[in-house]
Amino acid sequence: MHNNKQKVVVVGLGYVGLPLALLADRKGFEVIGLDTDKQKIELLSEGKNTFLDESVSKYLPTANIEFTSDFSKIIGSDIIIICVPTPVYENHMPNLELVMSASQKVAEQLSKGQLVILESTVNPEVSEGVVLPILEEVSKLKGGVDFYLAHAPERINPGDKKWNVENINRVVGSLESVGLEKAASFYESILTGTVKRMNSLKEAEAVKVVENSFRDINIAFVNELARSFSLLGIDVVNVIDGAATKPFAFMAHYPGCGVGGHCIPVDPYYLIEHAKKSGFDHDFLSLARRINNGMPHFTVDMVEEGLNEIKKSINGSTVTVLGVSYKSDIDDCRESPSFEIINLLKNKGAEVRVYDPFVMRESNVDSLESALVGADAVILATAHNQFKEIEIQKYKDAGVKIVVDGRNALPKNEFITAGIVYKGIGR
Ligand code: SAJ
Repeated sequence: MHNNKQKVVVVGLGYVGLPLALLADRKGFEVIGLDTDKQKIELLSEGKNTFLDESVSKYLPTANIEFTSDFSKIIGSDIIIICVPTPVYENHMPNLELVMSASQKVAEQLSKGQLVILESTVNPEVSEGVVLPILEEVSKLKGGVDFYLAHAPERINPGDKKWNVENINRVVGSLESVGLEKAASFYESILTGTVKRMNSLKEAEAVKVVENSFRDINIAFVNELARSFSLLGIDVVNVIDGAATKPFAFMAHYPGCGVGGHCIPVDPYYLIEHAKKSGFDHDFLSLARRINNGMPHFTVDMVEEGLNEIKKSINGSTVTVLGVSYKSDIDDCRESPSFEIINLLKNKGAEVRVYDPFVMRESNVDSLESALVGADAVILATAHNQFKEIEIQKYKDAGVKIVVDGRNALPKNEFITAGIVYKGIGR
């Protein structure tokens, strides 16, 4: 039985919306889970988890949530939270189609007094410039007067064992103070984390792009260091670890074969492209993107260098790419640098094998053994635990001559001792 707390509708039941719906349910709200994917609704209604997430598996079976595709269930609700994906186009700009269609469907049911919250990651001014006009034009209601609009950028980090939907601090912005207070007090009633009130919708949107751009530029910093230190014979990872002993004013990031995922390599472009409309060029953010986008090329250069050391050309060599996911032990390969590495190798005439046990649909061999046997060179592109545990003897037995450690995750000295050419990213 739900206490007399408000009725919440979560639109979009992916890795952002579903944990949020389950949390609101646990906190005693009456929750409707809305998604256009009828198959997903069916599975969820049977208590079946639709993606790998421990907290979802834990709470879904006892949740008291109505899962539906019927948007008329919005009628009579107090808070509607839009958590739909914002993928990117080739030019890296956010594809707002799902946000716009969700806004349209919400607007068709919108009534006075309701609060709409957008959690999807968008560039500054999308809430006010895209979502608000749709809500107003379709509902014939006035935002900030008849209904309220807020933005609270999602910060879910899939697979994170420590930070979850309940304890991650949040920011929230709104059109005006009533909507802000409504949204902020909703989040304060379900979170153990803090809720910081921003002065506007676009301040809240800017927070998200800034926090992820921060990560991108810091990764670019160490990637540039890796390129220079590899020429200076300095192990950049040891240096970063040394710098990280400074207990303040330093935050360790590590070089690698590239920056993947649907957040870090994408969000900076939202700001870069948006600022261009006002005539401002984010030279620094753009340079960081260029440096990070150059790491697959640097990684393939390492393969070429290693093959040259054994008097082999990359053209006609067999090169194995271990890992397609953009980060370890997950199956998400969006924006993964592995794809660029594979293309570069093919363009140089290499025979390319691809193996990722988490992403067999992108693999062209069906086992680790068949990935390694007879390979001249192997690139570790994703530091899956399974790959880190491969015995070096397995490489020797397979006749592998060069290992390029794209995530600096392998025991460099043991490979050198085994007579295998080892190339790291800056080490
Ligand atoms: N990467 C590096 N060096 C690093 C860190 C990451 O090359 O030092 C690469 C990874 O290999 C990966 C890409 O960057 O290809 C992104 O890695 P990530 O750890 O940032 O993973 P994401 O994309 O899942 O980022 C998410 C973000 N969370 C949200 O947007 C809510 C990000 O803000 C978090 O900082 C990050 O998780 C995290 O800390 O795990």
